[in-house]
Amino acid sequence: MEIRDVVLRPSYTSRGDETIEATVQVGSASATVTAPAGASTGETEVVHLPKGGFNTVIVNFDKSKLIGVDASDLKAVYEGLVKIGGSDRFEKIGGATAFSVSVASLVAEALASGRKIFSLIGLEPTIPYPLGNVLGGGKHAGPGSPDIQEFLASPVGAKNAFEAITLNILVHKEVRKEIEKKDPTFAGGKGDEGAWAAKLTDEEAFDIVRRAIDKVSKEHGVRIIMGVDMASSTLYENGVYNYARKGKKLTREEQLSYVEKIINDYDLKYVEDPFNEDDFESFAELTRSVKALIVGDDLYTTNYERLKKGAQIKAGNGVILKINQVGTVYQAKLFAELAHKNGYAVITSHRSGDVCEGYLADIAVGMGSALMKSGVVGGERISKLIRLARINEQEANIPLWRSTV
Ligand code: 2PG
Ligand code: MG
Repeated sequence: MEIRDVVLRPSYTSRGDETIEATVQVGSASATVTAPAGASTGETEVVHLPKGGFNTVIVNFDKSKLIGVDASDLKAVYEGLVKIGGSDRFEKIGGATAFSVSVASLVAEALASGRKIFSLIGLEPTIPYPLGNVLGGGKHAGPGSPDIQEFLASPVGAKNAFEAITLNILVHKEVRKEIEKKDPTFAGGKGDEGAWAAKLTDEEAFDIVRRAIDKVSKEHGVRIIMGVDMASSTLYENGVYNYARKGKKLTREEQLSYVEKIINDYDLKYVEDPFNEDDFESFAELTRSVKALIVGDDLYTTNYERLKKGAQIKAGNGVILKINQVGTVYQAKLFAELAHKNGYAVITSHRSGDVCEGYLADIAVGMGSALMKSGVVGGERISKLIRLARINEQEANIPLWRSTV
């Protein structure tokens, strides 16, 4: 159905970053969607907002290029946004605007036509397992916290999404107890995504999360895998990985051995961004040497051309999909399609600064995702998780992802 109106408003993410809220009217229905924002962003992501911030975008946005466009045609919405944004990098409006208009068009079309949001994407849907950040460091937490950005859990043995969400919440609670055993003065601080932010070394953090996962897994008889997002581009300086909090610098070869070691020592099944964002070769080498999901986030930035390049040498076996890294649902769909064709697991992800809308779940299902990375607690995280559980309840025919690791 035709887009009849687009209205942009200024808004903020959970971290207080400026962002854009878009209301799109399609037929007689309308939907409002707000864009999230990242902190550990990849070099090849589109800009979040151009110079001048949300006010400049709102004043200059030429909505006439979208009026009359068929909202069910993802490509047509993308093309309209390219005209307004200056190019497929959306430099005049930012990824935030492209995201909010594109997702709001999809949601409004679903409402207007009575179809499901996930079905409008046009790929084979799956119910992903939630992948939750339980302990944080790096750019998402303060000084004294681990160098590694995220310690993650995913209950891939759960019988449904709701059980998996519950188990991740239990792991999160258990991690707090473990931190308190180590540091009785722990004040309960959390980082940007609701993960605990404590004064710990990486190794202490690994031990704590491993113990918490093992306890919950054993008590409930459900397999829960452990993972990390190393966000290595944020550690990489002048050709070495600088673990500043630990006071150690690792060369590329040392980083490779270190990552292999932590995968073995802690039985990690998910490792995101273990190397700098341009080091496709090291991703490929690690993927050959271990049995775990090796996932490119800053490496790929949801960018089709980068994945085409990486897939040739099998750099990683999983990709992070974040629509706002690239702009629109259409571009992200092409990226997901290419990932599936090359045997990559798709992990649809939130951003560290996010919003209380739950549409990430619809997108994760529609993109055929293995996992949905969306934190564990906090309103902006729970909204997505509960929406995932509801889709799982309502869509008995859509299978849950079957773990390959
Ligand atoms: C990441 C994300 C989300 P940010 O690195 O994967 O966890 O963080 O949104 O800051 O890029
Ligand atoms: Mg990441």
